[in-house]
Amino acid sequence: SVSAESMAPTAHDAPAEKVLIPKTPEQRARIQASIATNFLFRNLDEDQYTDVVDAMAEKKVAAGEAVIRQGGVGDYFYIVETGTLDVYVARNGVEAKVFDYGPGGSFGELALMYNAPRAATVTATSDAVLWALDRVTFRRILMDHTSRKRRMYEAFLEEVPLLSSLEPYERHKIADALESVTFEDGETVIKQGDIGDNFYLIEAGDAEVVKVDEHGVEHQMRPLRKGNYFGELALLSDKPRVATIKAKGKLKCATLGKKAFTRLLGPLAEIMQRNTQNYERYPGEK
Ligand code: 1OR
Repeated sequence: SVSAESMAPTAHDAPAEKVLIPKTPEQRARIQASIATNFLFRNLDEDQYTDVVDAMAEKKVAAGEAVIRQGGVGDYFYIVETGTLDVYVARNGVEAKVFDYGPGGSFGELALMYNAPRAATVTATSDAVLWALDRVTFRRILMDHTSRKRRMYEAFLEEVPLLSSLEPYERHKIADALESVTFEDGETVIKQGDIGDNFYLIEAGDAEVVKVDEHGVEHQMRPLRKGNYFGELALLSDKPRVATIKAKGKLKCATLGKKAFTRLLGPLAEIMQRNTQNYERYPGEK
């Protein structure tokens, strides 16, 4: 394959030559399908998208093969087309599985972003097809957005009580998947009875919670503020929304879709279930 390392630009160099690995239309279609649901690729313009696809190299790995070894040098970022892989981290001589990937997943960005040794070992647990993106192209096109987003949400996510038990890297993955949305005063964010697709964390502002009971009577529930979350119940239970949430003044939320919610916050389901005890009526209510 093409050596990207030899083309690494220094600060005063002309821009690096683009990496172009010839591909069939069929391969391009497979890449497109593999990155369609991956957040890191969501904000590329047409040129960036073409450059990324041009630079990818197909890599087949057999079950049991290590694609990345902890402590190694970072050369490529990988996207999973098919197959499954496990992630292992060795700490104090003890290796433990910390994560796994399937189709659409991606890994190997940390060493490229921070010029650090590989933080984990990633091993195929079935025969897999990966797309490898060289370090230079990754840094040129995908890194800015990714690190900006991780930085933007880092301080906020650290302050969210629900997420405090997570590892920093787990919060990074959440940051990758988050999108900010703002609502004007009085605007409805979720409506009781609707199907739920999204989970929300309040970044700024307040929200009011109103529940209509079986007699059609409205009840004000405890309002929500910065650092609180909502919208988890419908996603955890596959039931319709049980309350209406409206902006009280300007409201800014970070939101996750259902798939990302399940994958990234699945381990917190028990905590969220337990927290539903807090959903009693607002004390001042008649
Ligand atoms: P890398 O370039 O360091 C290994 O090469 C890759 O494994 C790493 O980038 C990530 O893309 C991926 N901690 C560190 N790296 C992880 C982790 C992880 N999970 C996946 N990778 N975790 C924290 C363990 C203490 C697991 C978090 C769910």
